Amino acid sequence: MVDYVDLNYEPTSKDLIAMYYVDKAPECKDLQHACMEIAKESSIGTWTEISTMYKEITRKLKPFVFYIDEKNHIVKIAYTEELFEMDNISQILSAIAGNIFGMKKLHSLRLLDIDFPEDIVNSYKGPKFGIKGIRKLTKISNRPLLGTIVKPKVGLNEKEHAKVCGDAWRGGLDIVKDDENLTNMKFNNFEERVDKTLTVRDQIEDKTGEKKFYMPNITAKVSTMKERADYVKERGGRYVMIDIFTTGFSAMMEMRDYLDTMDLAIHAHRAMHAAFTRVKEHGITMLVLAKLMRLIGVDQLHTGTIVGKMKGGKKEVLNINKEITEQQIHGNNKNLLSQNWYGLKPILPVASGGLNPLDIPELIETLGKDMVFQFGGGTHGHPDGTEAGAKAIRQALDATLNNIDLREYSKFVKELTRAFEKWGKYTINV
Ligand code: CAP
Ligand code: MG
Repeated sequence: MVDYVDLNYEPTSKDLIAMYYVDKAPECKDLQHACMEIAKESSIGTWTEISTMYKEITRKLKPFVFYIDEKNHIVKIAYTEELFEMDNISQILSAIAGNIFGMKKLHSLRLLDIDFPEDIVNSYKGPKFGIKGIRKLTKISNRPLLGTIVKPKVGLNEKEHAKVCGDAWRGGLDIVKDDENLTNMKFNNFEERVDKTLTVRDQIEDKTGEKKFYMPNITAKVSTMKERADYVKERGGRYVMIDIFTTGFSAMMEMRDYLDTMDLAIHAHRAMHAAFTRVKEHGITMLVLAKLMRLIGVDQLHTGTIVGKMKGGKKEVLNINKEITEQQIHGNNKNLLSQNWYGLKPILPVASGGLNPLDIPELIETLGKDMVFQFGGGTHGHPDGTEAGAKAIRQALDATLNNIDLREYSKFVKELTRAFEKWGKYTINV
């Protein structure tokens, strides 16, 4: 019988380490047995002994359960990198995030973190721009990038869409993006929307002297995404937005390769992530998903706001942002592994969802300035409309960066005053 548990095993630099939360099913003897089942099913074994298993295979490829925290149900498994194909995220997930989630011997299982060895990290492109590259592209050096999402999410026609973008840019926002479910609709054709919106962008840039950015959502099957990216490039676009989880990991790898020579920054929207990340006893953490996206190489990634409408606590969001922006992560054993990124560029985190201008002081205090802050309803919901909403956001940022209390500052600017009238007592009903 192959034994997969060895609490004296010391992982090597050639091991991929996976950390799980494991809740065994009642019929499973104990946590050690549950761990054995996980190690087996995620690598070389199956539910029963087999005549075709050779000693050489187990010697070379057997993973080791080397850490079991019975109290917290935390388990770490070291897998030799020989078990994984380089530059193939799908295969890694099919192994360590595949069948094991459905095993009857487990009540629930959650993949908490992965530590990738150097050979695997080096087999991926990583982000093309990185934070420095985005700041060079946008010519915004020492403040967060400010953006909005055109609302209603879908429903406007191409001309109306372009006008909303113009109002937001005129009011002072840097970025306008499509919403996650806006692609090519009967009432809003993708190419016409891009054409009209980039024409308005150029007009506003001329007027304001500020660079402005449109992030069109090219989400579709890969061949169509490539056609749409080509069109955006031809029209002078500088970004594309992709819904990374509804398109999938393999599609994202293909698009990262395709976009590599096009100088188009990738804004990664994470719609559907909560199907895997939300339930704390089962699924895959956003930390793991964010690490996979750093390997693949998106440039901006939604990671949570802490204060907004979407789930995602302070510790979780800060851990994720640290993981995608720093080069060396020192794990804290309980819920964070160490990770060396071996020079892979960082991703610029995006905070979006339920935010309004009055959140800016807390956003900067908790998340810092190397961020994108996006306000959908918090722009278009301003009592005096989109342009005023954009002005209120810029005013709130200016006040915060100059350490001036927002209420004090609002006495001198109308748009922020009106934002207080609408959202002054506003808190997200959790
Ligand atoms: C925000 C948003 C974003 C979510 C994504 C929306 O609009 O456009 O998609 O924030 O959430 O559709 O809700 P509002 P996350 O500013 O009007 O809320 O960033 O957590 O993935
Ligand atoms: Mg959205």
